[in-house]
Amino acid sequence: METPSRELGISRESGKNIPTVINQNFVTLLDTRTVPGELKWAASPAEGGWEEVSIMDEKNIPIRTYQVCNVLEPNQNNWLRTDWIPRSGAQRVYVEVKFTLRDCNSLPGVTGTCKETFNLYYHESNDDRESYIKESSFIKVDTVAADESFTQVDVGDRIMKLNTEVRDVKVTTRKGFYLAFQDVGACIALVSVRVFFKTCPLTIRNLATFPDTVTGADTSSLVEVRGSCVNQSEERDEPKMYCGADGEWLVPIGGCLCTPGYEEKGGACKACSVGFYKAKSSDAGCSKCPPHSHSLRDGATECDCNSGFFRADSDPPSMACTQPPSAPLQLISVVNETSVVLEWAPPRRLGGRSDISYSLECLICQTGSHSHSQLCLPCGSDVLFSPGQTRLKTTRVVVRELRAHTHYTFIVHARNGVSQASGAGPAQSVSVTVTTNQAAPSPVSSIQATDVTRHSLLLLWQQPDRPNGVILEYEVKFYEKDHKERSYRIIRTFSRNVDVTGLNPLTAYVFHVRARTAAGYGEFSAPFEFSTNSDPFPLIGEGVNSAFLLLSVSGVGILLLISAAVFIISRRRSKYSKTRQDSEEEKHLNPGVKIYVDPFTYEDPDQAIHEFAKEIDVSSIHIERVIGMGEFGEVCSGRLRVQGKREIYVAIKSLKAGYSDKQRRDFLSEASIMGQFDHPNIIRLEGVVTRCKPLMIITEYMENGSLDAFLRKHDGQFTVIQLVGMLRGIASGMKYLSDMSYVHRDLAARNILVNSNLVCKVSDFGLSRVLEDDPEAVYTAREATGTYLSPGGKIPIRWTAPEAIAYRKFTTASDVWSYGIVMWEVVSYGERPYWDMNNQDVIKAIEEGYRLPAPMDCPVVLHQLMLDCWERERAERPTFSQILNMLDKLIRNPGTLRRTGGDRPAPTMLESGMASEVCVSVVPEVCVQEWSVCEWLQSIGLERYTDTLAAAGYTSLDSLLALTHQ
Ligand code: ACK
Repeated sequence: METPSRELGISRESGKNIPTVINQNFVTLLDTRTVPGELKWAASPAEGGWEEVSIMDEKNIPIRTYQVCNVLEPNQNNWLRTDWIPRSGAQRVYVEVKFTLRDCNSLPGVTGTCKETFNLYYHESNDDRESYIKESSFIKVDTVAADESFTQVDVGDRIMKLNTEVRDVKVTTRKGFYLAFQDVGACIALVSVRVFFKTCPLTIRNLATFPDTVTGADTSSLVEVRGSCVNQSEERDEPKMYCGADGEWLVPIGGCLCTPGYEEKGGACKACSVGFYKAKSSDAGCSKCPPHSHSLRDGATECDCNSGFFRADSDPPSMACTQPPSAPLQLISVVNETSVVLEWAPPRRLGGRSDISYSLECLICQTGSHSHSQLCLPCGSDVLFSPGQTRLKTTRVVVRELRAHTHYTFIVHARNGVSQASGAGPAQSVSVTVTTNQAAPSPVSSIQATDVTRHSLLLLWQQPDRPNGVILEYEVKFYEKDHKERSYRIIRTFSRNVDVTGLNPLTAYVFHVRARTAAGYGEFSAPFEFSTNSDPFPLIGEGVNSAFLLLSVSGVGILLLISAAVFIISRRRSKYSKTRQDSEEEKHLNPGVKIYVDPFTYEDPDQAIHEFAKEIDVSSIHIERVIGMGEFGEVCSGRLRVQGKREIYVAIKSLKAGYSDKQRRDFLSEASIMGQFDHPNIIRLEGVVTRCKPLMIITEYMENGSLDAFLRKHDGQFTVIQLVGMLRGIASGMKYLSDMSYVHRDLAARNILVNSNLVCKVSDFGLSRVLEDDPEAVYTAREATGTYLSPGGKIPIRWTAPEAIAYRKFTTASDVWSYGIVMWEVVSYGERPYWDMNNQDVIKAIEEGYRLPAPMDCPVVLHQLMLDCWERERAERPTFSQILNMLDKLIRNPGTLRRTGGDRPAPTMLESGMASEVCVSVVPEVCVQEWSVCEWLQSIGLERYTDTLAAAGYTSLDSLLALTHQ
């Protein structure tokens, strides 16, 4: 008989099917096709088992294969071991085996002995020349079967199929490893064996270079890699990326910015060309030089001003170069005794700037001299300028307190921001010379009284600040304060003091003094008040009744302070009561809408629980088994038989012994909340046991437990329509909650329960306990987020909207964000959002605009809906009502779910079943014309309901359209 092994080989046709995996993400550790000469792997038994055979491949290149075909003999155990393969830093290696396998049916007389699989093993080792390795030292990777075994057809024109199988193995303990192939009686040819590992290739992202990186040991592990800034760039924020297990880079965070003088072009920083500049490290490009400036070299950080143009220190590099102003125009002066009003017009040229200001120079010049050589000195500091002397923005100044009959020269300078840099001189000024008129002396000041007696005092004063000529005499006017100026006396004197006599004792007097020159009297001084005393003789060192004055002054002050305080407090009070009133008005709620009632508003928690939950007699509950642990104690399943009703399966949460008052209240709060809801997608409360211990909360039983674990258990087993059906149920429950103004705060797949019909129900309600019993929830700190946080409370970062993390703004819109995360969890079959990134990186990535990518095979429309839920602005996120409408549309038009981001077309409703009751009411509109009820039910896997529906009178799809949940 022709031995089957001779039939093994590769035909030209099969060669066409070989996938060419040329990808620079792969590093090949072994490829039997490229090994020169024979492989000479260790075979056991050495004879009659695996045998090395050289054949020609599809390109007529000789390759080495291993073949075995002892299909007629029982109890085969043929081992083939590769040479030592160094792992070269890899942590997970992939073994790609191409092989052909004879179909046992095609071999006559082999029943019972012929097999169609072989086993793949590995053994980690530091020894690259182990001569003998026990079979038991090898660890099994997998049993490999052919996808397509071949049947021998026409010998002259055979079409043989080549199988390609890939398995991955974690190799982390030794420097290398051996692979082994165990044959137990098949007819196989190993055509090629390729061993490789995956890397994330060197890449540049956000101007940071990330090196070629070996992927992690586990299929879900991410390797965190820090990037280094490309030449001529600097860190904006530490550049980081994660190398995923399949060699893809994920979640770029941070990055670099081109330094001044450089701009980003094609992932590198290129110098700004001549005529351009860039002043700062930024992601902007180079800018053209502003007017009147230039750059002569590449890489300019600033442009130089053209000759005659300047830049002030405070001018930004983006501003045009400018010039100083020309001189002010049309300076005119109007003299009024010892004052002068100066006015001028702005310069003709402002030099391209708007920061013009003026300053005034004041000179006293020699009388009568008009020549250039006249002697001028700066005016004294007693001259007053209004509104000022320098940095004037107005073009009018009043100069007062000049000397009478004096020549003054005033020079008005115009300046702007570049006057100093340009060294601008007199060209920017204009001057005028004036002579002041004769003027009376200024008022006398600093009046004092000494030597006070009951009838007299000595009055003293200083010369006026501006006598404006020779003082000829002083005039003192005084009167009793009580009589006002109705009668007064006048004394004239040449000296600066006078003895005032003939006064009444203990009487207050008012004194005024003025001076006279040739120009006449000046004005009287301000009133000076003084009292005589009862002493017959003056007291040495006597002052005014200073203590009294002090007391009265401070008394008035204290009085003023008290009244000011009373005034402020009374104002504050009225503002506070207004605020309170405002907030009370705000709290007024819209009547007529059913709103959930916070059980914590009840003083007595038992009152709340009995308002919203039914008390169940413990004897009607039969606990069967423990199904999990909650925060307060065990969760069990069991049966509940209430009189007059059929027995139902229930979940029973109990409160463990030794609880505090707070724990009791928190435990029961969940029931008080749940008891207010009545919706097919919200977990139903059956009742509570509060009259005996342990306290219990009884809910409907959800056979499939929590959604995340359920999906992980059934990875890849649902159709897209089934997944969307689950999401629709959750959205419907959430819409109901949001209509009741209930904010969940901890919406996540782990808090959704699934029943045997795949109906998803929102669970996990509560108030203070919300987030406290969730292992995902963490205490947030300022450092973690870089944002202010009110103290207290834990937050499940990955599921929570940024505004809720940053400042605890929990709203229905933040629930919508969490819903988007639940969508991602569902479509990725319970994958952990943001994989094993840490919370701080998640917060940072979200802040920088990163969003979770579409899971494998995720329809584009679903991912778009997730992205909408993750809008930074919460007002821009969809409402649950909009989400529900959108999902209904998708279910009705399954074609829209076909387009996915990946290669594999997603199965649609037409191709597969839909076993959930949630979607029973959703009839695909597109099919209404052509389909019968029976066909449609078949297409969604619910054909068992055909009779029920027919019996109920639903015979056409049109009639089904009117069917609702109820
Ligand atoms: O993922 P699971 O199986 O689903 O484990 C948790 C465990 O109890 C602790 O919460 C399960 N569980 C909670 N409520 C119910 C319920 N109503 N029906 C079925 N299982 C439930 C949950």
